[in-house]
Amino acid sequence: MNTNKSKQTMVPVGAGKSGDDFPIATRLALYRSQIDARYCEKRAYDLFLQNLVKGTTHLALGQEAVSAGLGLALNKDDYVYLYGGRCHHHALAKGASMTGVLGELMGRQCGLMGGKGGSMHLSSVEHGVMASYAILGAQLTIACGAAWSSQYRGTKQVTVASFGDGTTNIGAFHESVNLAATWKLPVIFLCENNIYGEYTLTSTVTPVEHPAADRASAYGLERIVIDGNDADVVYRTMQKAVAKARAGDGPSIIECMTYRLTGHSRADPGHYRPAGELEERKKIEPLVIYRKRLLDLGVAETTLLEIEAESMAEVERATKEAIASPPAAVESAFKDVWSDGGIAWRN
Ligand SMILES: Cc1ncc(C[n+]2csc(CCOP(=O)(O)OP(=O)(O)O)c2C)c(N)n1
Ligand SMILES: [Mg+2]
Repeated sequence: MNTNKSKQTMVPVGAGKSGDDFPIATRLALYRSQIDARYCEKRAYDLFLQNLVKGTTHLALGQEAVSAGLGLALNKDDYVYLYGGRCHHHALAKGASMTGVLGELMGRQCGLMGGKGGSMHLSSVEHGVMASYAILGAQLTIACGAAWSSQYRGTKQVTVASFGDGTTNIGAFHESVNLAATWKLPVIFLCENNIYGEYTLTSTVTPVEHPAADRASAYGLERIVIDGNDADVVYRTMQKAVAKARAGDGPSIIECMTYRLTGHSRADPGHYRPAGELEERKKIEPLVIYRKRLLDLGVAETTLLEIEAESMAEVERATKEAIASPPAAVESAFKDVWSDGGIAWRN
């Protein structure tokens, strides 16, 4: 653990302030998506404290602008391959239900994986949430395979792989970007730079300031670093990268500067953070930025309160439904190993 020796990268706040070019419905959808992720993650934490969550859980509190911008920029049949450590927000933003997510965390039959996968293995194929991986970097290589498949089939589907700043120092990141750039695969590498790995400040183990974007030029790609706390900026940047991939012009690496407002996982209190850092970051977190923007643009506070109440009602409904669902059945361990539902070994 070595956290305080190197300069930290601050989020370039406000880069999207002039963004008044979206219809208000788009902005409200981005707000709702962020609120859903925030409330659902907070509920996941409450359920963990009640000992109802099975296994470990990592929360994306503070990173909701990334999932909202991404989710809205993709079509339903576009693919996402997620970092299992922080995947709940993306699964929700891509259309998976809260019951499916919370049920999965609690090991219930109503969960996205029938309660067999847990927090780090969310997938919802009907929504293009193909899989989430606990092994750092695995999702990047597999996303290349999916992108190659849509390139081969000519479907114009785009694939996105999400990952953290720490993951850029894994070989799989470099191998994947190299292959994608060489074959012009329709894939987007979306780095959520929350400045920490597990308990280590990434800048203390990385020779460049922007661990994803500063490596892009080595693969002939553009250097893209954005304010990942601003949903408008993420949405706009994603739209461009998606259009590029659909047009057959190859991959992009997008580095979103953000911050996790909790510890790495479960009960990590984050004592390795310098004093005062969290308080400073709370002032520029996604919901603070976006709520203020909507009010500045003339959206009535009652409209925002309604969105917040609707989202909370959905969290309550999903929690009840998930708790009422039975735990994963033991026999289910012998189902769904293959895509046809079977388990029998075959060559
Ligand atoms: C290959 C591999 N090495 C180590 C780990 C243990 N581990 C889990 S999360 C994590 C840190 C990931 O940091 P980052 O990529 O920045 O994502 P973040 O958790 O910050 O969102 C580590 C080292 C792992 N899961 N897989
Ligand atoms: Mg990180």
